[in-house]
Amino acid sequence: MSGTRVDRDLLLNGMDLKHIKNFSIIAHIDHGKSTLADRMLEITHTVPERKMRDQVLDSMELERERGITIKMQPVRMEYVFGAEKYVLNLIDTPGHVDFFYEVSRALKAVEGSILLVDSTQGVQAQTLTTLSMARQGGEQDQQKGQGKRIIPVISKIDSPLARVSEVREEVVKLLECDPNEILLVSGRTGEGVEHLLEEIIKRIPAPKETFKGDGNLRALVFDFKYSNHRGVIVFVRLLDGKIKKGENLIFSVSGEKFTALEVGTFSPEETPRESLSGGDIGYIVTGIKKPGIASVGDTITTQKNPLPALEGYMQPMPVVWASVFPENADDFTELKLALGKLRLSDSSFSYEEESSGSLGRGFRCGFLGMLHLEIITERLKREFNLNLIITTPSIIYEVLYNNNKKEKIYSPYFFPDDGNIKTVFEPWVIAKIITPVKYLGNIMQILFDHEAEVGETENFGDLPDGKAGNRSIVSIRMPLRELMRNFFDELKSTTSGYGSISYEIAELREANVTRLDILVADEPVPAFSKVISKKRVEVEAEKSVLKLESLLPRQMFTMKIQGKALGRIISSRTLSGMKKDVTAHMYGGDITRKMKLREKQKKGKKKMKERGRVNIPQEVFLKMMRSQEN
Ligand SMILES: Nc1nc2c(ncn2[C@@H]2O[C@H](COP(=O)(O)OP(=O)(O)OP(=O)(O)O)[C@@H](O)[C@H]2O)c(=O)[nH]1
Ligand SMILES: [Mg+2]
Repeated sequence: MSGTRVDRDLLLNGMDLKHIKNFSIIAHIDHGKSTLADRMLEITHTVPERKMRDQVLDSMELERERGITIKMQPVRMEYVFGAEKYVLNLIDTPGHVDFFYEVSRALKAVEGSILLVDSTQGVQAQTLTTLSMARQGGEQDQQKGQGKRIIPVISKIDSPLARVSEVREEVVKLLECDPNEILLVSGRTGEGVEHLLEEIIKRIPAPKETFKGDGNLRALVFDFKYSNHRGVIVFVRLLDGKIKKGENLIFSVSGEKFTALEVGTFSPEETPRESLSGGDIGYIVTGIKKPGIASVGDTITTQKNPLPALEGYMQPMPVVWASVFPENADDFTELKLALGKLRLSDSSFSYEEESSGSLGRGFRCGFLGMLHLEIITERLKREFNLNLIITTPSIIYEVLYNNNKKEKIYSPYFFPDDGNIKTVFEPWVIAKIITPVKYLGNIMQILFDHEAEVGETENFGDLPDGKAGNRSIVSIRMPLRELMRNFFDELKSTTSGYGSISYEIAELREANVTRLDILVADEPVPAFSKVISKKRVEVEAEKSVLKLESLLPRQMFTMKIQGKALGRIISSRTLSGMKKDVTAHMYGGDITRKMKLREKQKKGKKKMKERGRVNIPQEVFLKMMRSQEN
């Protein structure tokens, strides 16, 4: 059965719930979600051919540059099957662990998911995490004893590296399902994609009217974005009732009232419609321009008949923190505005005002991981054109002082001197690493380097010899600090890309750490301070000093770059000044005049040095901040 384009108006009028299917695509990073979505959009003629490009749903500039999905993207498709018209609302989700909050929100807006597993990679760590998120389902589902429906699909079957039968075994073991339930597709060639659309129609349950009969509007806000002209645009899943353009609505939690300036669905760009009704996924233009009003998980109801909020979303806990200060104190308000707007397109990002002696007023920002931090700081730079100082990222430490006072330390430059500290506590993580057995030896080495405790190793999938061979799941515990110290990249490179990890924050434990300060021209630069393991003081001091030496532009005078910890200078380099030959214009001339001039220049430089602050360009802060990753 092939799909045909269906007249929009026909669908609009008289679309009953039975003919709506809402689903998400979930998987480990790079398993082919967005490419599979491309083929679905083609088959259903949702995106015209001339607009089609690879991973068309990845529309952000950064998504395209890096070839990854960062934000979830809903899209509405229309498809005819068995002489009946269906609306298929798809939500493409990111696979990287830092963006799991996107996945968890998308899951609440749908009745089921495609769990995609790459036939060249097999089941990987985020396959397990996204699966367990999908299985949890919504509260209403749990009350009825059912989680969300999952359709297992094996992708990239066109690849010469595909190991379909082995990966099928892995999926059977993972889901405890019948091998015949597992579908095979190639997002590259389109093989199996029409069949998958038909199976979605058969297997994904239609939306249910949650509060049957009363017809009152309840819409769950699962995402939003900000438009300079139209204010906040909320992405909603209608659970019940109907929304029309011009209707007077209210956010249940924030209490803010507004008028729906426009309602519509995603194709994938916003496409206006007359109304949205129960079961639909769409958007509402609110015109609200104040930040902090709309939040994900809030419920929209009518002003005429306001209703209590539905169960919302948990705010995710940031794992890394970094502070952002305007280079010029006058830009503080502008920075505040920029952060407010960024939050309107990323609800997992959080920030709080902070003030530090030498850096002035700024913001302490929380991120879900190093990639998340990198993306946000990159966006701040690109989208808002502000000159910023960004501090070295850090996890939270809990310090118990000698006077028994406890304090949470988010910023390394506030980390107290060793003499004042009784004990420091730091978070650990519980993690699972999935890897082909042959890399276990290499992994043990990096686990040792990162202070991990290795628990059980379990065999996973009994596979015949193949490229990735038999695989294991290794359970470990590790300080979060060490996980953030480039562990992801090391794991990837030591396993030729086949190893993957998922983690959860666990307990606090005592930490043997201290503050490393970086001094430039004898003055500490607070933004470069970091908290490090006492065992790694030498290595880290040397690494930071060398890195800064390579990044810092030459100044007019010679100066030192030093790493200081445990009360002493650990590492030191001298950055020589620019030699500007003030005597160059004099041909021959007499030597004493030359000497005189050079003396004058020396004095001038001394003055410059005394005036203190070396000018450190913004680029250097950004690159130093990322030093942990390379
Ligand atoms: N051979 C082959 N390659 C594929 C197929 N589908 C995707 N790829 C490639 O796999 C890579 C990742 O594809 P994406 O579709 O971006 O994967 P994704 O799951 O959306 O990735 P994230 O959203 O970042 O988690 C790209 O280089 C694709 O070209 C397929 O069916 N066959
Ligand atoms: Mg993608």
